[in-house]
Amino acid sequence: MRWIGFSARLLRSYCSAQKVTRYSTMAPIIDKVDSLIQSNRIMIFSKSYCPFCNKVKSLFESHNEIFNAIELDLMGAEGESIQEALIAKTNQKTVPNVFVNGHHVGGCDATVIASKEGKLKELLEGGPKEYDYDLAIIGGGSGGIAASKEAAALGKKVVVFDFVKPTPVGTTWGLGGTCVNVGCIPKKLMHKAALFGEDFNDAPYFGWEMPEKVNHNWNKMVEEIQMYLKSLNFGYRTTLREKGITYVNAYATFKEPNKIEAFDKKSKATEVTARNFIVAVGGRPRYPNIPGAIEYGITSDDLFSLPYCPGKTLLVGASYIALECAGFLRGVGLDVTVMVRSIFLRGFDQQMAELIGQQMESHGTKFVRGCVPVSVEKIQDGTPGLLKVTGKLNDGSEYVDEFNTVIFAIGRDACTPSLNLDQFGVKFNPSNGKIIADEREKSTVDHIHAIGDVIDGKLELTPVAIQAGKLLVRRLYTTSEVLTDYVNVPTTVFTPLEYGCVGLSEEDALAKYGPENIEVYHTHFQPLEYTLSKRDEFKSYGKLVCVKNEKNRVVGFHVLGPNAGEITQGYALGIKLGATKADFANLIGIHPTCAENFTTMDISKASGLSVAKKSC
Ligand code: FAD
Ligand code: NA7
Repeated sequence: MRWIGFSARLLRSYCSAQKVTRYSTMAPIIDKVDSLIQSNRIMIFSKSYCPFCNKVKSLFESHNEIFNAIELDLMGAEGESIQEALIAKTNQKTVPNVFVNGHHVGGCDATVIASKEGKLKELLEGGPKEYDYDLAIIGGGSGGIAASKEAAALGKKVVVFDFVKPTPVGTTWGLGGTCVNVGCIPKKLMHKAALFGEDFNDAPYFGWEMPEKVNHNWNKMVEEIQMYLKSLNFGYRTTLREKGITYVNAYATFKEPNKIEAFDKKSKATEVTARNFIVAVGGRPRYPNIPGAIEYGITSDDLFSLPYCPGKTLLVGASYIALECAGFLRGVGLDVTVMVRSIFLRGFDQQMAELIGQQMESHGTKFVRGCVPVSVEKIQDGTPGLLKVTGKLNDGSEYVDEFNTVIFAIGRDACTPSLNLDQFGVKFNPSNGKIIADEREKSTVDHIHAIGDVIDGKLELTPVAIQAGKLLVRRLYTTSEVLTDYVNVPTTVFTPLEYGCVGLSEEDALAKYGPENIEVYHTHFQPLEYTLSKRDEFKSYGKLVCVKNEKNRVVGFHVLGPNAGEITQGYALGIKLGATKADFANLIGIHPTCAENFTTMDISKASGLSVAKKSC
């Protein structure tokens, strides 16, 4: 976008290139065009029938901006001359041809993109501003990295700030955010470690002659996982460098609406300005406000790199992070207790949540239900040491036990307080510190967006953060209007028996559609691989929640069984496309799999018929 005055030289060269010999006859037209551009804050050269011209007019109207538009097709020969003059001036052959405050913006797409990027606003306010970067991203996790790569691919100058504040016991990690370092990746690998344990138990039934006792080496597992994570950190740094994205390993905070100040680990400050910002700072685990919690407890941020076996462990919390960690710790042979304040897996289907609890309990995880911690005291130093945990049960009685390790998984707080954003008009949900953003991931300030875990009211999942980052950047820098679809996002809880779901829980479906409109088809099933060892015969389970008056459209898919994540990912497409129960029944299954049970599920809950296991 540049300011263009009519130069005689420009026009002469155009006339000669076009073999136009009437340079002198065009002079009045040139003056006219120039005067229109100079005397109108927004000048649109248009054609009355052109939909793109109407689009830019609507755009300015939607911002309550007054513009002057002339319709070249209604002006006869003069209109044609004006178009020729415009070609000479801007090298643009088409309409609309838009000028703001004397600056050439371009055609429809260029005007729309300039508006999205904020450049149009700058022009309307007096002229383009200079920034160090087109886009500054705070947070180099799943969302931030995805957004940065997309913006760089679209030719934007991008900077990413990522910094990990050490946990109370001093744990830190590299570039890549929660998922890579202290979330999905190490969690799934430890889940795999635990599954080996179960397979070893089954192996003799398949002819394997196993030693009397198979030992698990915690340090070896951590070392291998951490080595892999380091390679991922290195990969991210290399990718950013190769794509020309500036990576600053410093903790960023807003100093002005378009200026960030960031401090590295030596407290050295860097300042950068940018036209647009994406806040993708995620969250960190919360500690309860009880004596000894911060001093002696740890969180998932410490667990995956813990340099010693945690020993007898208490998990406080009953959401998926607590249950997943409890599951793999028990799976590698530890004595594990989970302190549950109220229900398992708030927000998930409660029938499935209870089945998970039963399955874990049958494999030795202990649950203390209706209990909150009151204090943690150190009894003995060591790695691990010994801690005394006091809790309060719902009936008012006291709970006391000793553990080597206490892990808090009682929720996560958004990393927003130190960003200083409230000072510049960004609004937060006061109850959780998350940023309030609209369906375009825009905060209450036009040039500041938010993605991933830091947005209020959205799912905290890696693929969601990635999708939001990619689509937001495409909307910012291209004509794309595609929004992230936060509905029907599949997910899986990686407890020892995995739980995959997409769509509504049975409770939510009943509340939304009314009990009279809901039919639930379900079945227990026995994974073939568990048959010889007779493992957990009745625990695997699936159900389809259907809306009767919508041709039995499936609005909830739930599976508890091995590889539930893999099963759910595929079926999620069907749910997203509006599959009905009949579509599931018409689908031919893959035999012998757990997934095929969804193609043969014919017992409804309403029928009251038994859904005990079926053999293949
Ligand atoms: P993050 O990945 O958290 O990245 C934010 C980054 O910003 C961090 O590196 C942070 O240190 C940095 N930062 C914060 N403030 C600043 C600042 N002021 N300046 C500079 N840098 C800053 N999701 C799944 O989809 N599947 C799973 O199986 C799964 N398992 C999980 C298991 C655990 C134990 C946890 C904790 C989470 C899990 N998640 C899972 C959730 C997933 O990790 C998050 O949804 C995802 O990482 C969110 O990405 P994000 O980009 O929003 O933030
Ligand atoms: P969640 O999903 O916020 O769940 C918190 C769990 O901790 C939940 O079971 C709570 O019980 C329990 N809780 C909360 N406060 C306490 C106290 N003070 N004492 C005992 N138990 C408590 O947290 P997660 O850490 O599992 O995960 C957060 C998100 O991060 C998650 O969505 C991932 O995507 C990433 P409640 O049901 O409220 O009684």
